[in-house]
Amino acid sequence: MIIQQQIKKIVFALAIIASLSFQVFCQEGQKQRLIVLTDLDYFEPDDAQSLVRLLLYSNQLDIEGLIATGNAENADDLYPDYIRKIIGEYDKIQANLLKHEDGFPTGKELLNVVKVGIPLYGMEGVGEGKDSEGSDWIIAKLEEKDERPLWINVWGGSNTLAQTLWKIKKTESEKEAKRLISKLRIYAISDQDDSGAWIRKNFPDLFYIVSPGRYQDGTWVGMMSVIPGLKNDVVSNFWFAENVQQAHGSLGAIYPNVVFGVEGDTPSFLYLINNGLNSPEHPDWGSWGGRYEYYTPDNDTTVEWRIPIVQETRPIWTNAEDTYTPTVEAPYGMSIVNDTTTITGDKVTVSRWREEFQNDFAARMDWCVKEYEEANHPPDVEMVTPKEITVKSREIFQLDGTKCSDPDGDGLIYYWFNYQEAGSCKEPARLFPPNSAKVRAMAPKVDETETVHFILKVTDRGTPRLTRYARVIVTVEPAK
Ligand SMILES: [Ca+2]
Ligand SMILES: [Ca+2]
Ligand SMILES: [Ca+2]
Repeated sequence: MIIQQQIKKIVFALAIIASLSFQVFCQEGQKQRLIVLTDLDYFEPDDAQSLVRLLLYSNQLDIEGLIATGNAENADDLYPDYIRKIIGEYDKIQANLLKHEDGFPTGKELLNVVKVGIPLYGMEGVGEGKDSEGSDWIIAKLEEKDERPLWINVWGGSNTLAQTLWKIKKTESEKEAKRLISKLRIYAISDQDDSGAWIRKNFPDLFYIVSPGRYQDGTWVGMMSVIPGLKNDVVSNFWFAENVQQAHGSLGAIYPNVVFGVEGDTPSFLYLINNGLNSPEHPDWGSWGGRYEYYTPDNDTTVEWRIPIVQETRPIWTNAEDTYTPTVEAPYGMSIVNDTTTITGDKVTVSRWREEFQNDFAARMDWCVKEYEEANHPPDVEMVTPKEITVKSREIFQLDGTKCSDPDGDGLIYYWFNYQEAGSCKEPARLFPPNSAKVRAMAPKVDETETVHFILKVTDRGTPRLTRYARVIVTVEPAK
């Protein structure tokens, strides 16, 4: 009898393991798999800038494809050799990067994943006989025995991805097609040809982050736009000259000058870096790559645009607003206080982290040329409070980040805040005082169960200052 019960337990446990194995997920701390579709060229070399930065995070992500594609202006002139040239410069400093963090791939390993899409515009490049090295490569990567999601960053036109999906639908069983497509996660920088709308309409279950419509309306513009009330000098041409282009080795030297806007495609991979804030399966939680909510946007189809704007056919992860008050350091008394301006908008969901991710870039550029002791490295954020806790309405509780440290022995600056838009609760939660490693908070008054997100920013006093984060999600239940 006892043995029978034990067998039942084992069978039950195996059933749970089997059911889990069908889910696609990336465990905490695991690297995200990434394929980039890039319209990298010399005419608007912002993709070349983004690629320089991406390579500095090539130890934090598994870069499994760098595919040259076209866009709305240029579809027939593709530049895989420019991608290879930048990897060549990376290869010269790769050994120095390894003095700072493990896991940077060799230039040769990266060259192996450079592929080419089809040199045709948008949907002209999708259908029978339109397979390319790039579209086949994505299928091959999807078919690998790897249960993690496969992220596709779309930095230009998306027709190579459209061809992949067209082919899967045509050649695979319905069940297998569903399984392969469920592994895909798309983060597109607007629609840069007419295939984005086609993909979303024909593959309604596909996970898709995008701001449809004109480029100036994209959330990603928060990467470079000058916003009154924010520290804008960190995205100035002078900043890039000093921190990237000059005296930072061969990879920095190949970083091209700004033509229109700097690094418009970068938010798509900043979204995936494991920094304690980002949570790629939850676009609505907010990240270095912005914050997005799941709904069917009402696209303005009357606007004249280079790509016809069509009605959205189904919900997607798209533009969401944050209301953000920057903080400043005070000379006396409480060390970090709110600034006098408050900004609301979707671009703010990227811009609010700009100083932090720009400093992170600058530090990694230093890693290209400096010894470990001469450069800065980010703090280690170790939390005492679990990632998720449950409290009652109006309950006072503690948030504890007192185990954080810094590998360089730098002093640490702590700042806790309630990321209100990331949670369900409409009432702000109170923290007293926010600028300590361990703080007390009061749950808002709730009538039904709500979630409240608290973020701890841990910033070191090295040069440049580097920040990592922790997120604590508090479920607040009504008082009995
Ligand atoms: Ca470009
Ligand atoms: Ca681009
Ligand atoms: Ca440090």
